[in-house]
Amino acid sequence: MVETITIRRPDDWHLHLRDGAMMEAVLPYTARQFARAIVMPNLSPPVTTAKAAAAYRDRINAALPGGMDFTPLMTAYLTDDSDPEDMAAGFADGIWVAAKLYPAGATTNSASGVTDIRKIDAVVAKMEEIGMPLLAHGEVTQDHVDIFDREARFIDEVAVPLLKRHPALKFVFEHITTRDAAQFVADGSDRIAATITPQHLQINRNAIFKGGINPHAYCLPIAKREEHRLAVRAAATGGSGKFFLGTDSAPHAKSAKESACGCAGIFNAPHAIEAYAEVFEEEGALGRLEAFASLDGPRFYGIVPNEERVTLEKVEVEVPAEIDDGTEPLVPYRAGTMMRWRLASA
Ligand code: OTD
Ligand code: ZN
Ligand code: ZN
Repeated sequence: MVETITIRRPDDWHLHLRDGAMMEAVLPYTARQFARAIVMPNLSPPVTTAKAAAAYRDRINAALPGGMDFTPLMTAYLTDDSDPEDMAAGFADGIWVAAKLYPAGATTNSASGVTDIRKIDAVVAKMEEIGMPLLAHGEVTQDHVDIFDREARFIDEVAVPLLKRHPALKFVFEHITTRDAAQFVADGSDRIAATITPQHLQINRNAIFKGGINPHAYCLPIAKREEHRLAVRAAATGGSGKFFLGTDSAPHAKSAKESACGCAGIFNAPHAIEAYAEVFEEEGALGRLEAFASLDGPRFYGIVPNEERVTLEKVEVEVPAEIDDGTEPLVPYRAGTMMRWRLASA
C-alpha cells in the first residue's frame, strides 16, 4: 500500500508569476497545486496602482489553462510616493489584499522600492487602520552590512520601531531565513506572521558553493548557516500557527541565472508542495502539514480555507533537469533529483 496524506488544497502566500510568455509558462505549475496565491508586484515597471493590479490580475486569469482552478490575490508595490488613500481604495475595492515593502535595492526589481521606512509612515498608518497587511522583504540594504546579516539587522533597525509605531499593523515577515526572524515572529503578537520557502527549509549556504558556484541555489534572502535552517524548520513544523507556506518561486531564464551576473531567485513552483511534504515527514510532523499549507495562511488573511482536498502519495518522482515550455528554458529547484512525494492526479 502506498502511503498517502490528504489535506485541504493549499495556497501559496508568496509567489512571483512574472508576465507575458514567462507567466504563461510558469502559471500552470502553481495552479496544479495551489488554489490561491499572493502575487508579488515586482514587475518592470512595478505594480503600484490599483488599475495596474487589476490589469495584471486579468492577464493572469486569461493565461490560466482551461479547467484549472486558481485565484490570484494581488498586491501593491510600495514606493516613497505611495498614497494612503489610493492604497485604501484598492483594498476596499477588493483589487489588492496587501502591500509589499521592498527596501530599495533589496532584490529583483526593487529599485523603485522604499528608501526609508519613515517615508511611508502615513501609508502604514492607513493600512493599520483598515487592517491591510504589510508584507515585508525583511532585509536592510546598506553596502556595509554583510549579506548574511541583513535579515537580522532588519529586525532591530526597521521592524521593531515600525511595529512600535503601529502596534495594530498586520505584518508578514516574508521568506524568513534566520533563527532571529523565527524568534521575532514567535515572540510577536498574533498580527505578526511569516512565510517560509522550500529552499530555506532544505538548503544551507553551502549549497551555493558546493563543487563550484551554483547559481540555481542563489536567491534573496540568501540561504544562511545550518543552525538557521534548523531554526526555520522548527518554526515551520512546530505547529505555532504563525508560520505558513510561501514559496517565493521566482523564475528567471536559465541563461539569466547561468551568467556572470546571475539573477537571484529559485523557481520552485513545479514541486513545491512535495518539497514541503519531505520536510514535514523528516521532522515527524506530517500531521501539521495541512495547518502550515492550507489553514494558517487563510486564518491570518481572514479568508476561508479551501474546501477541496488533495492527496500526496509517497511515490518518487524525478524533477526534470530543465523545463522548456516555449519560452527560454528554466531550471527548476531540485532539478534532476528525486522527490519522495507526489501530488496525486497531477
Ligand atoms: N528573487 N527573491 C525575491 C524575488 C526574486 O526574482 C525575483 O523576483 C524576493 O525576495 O521576493 C529572489 O531571489
Ligand atoms: Zn523578498
Ligand atoms: Zn519574493
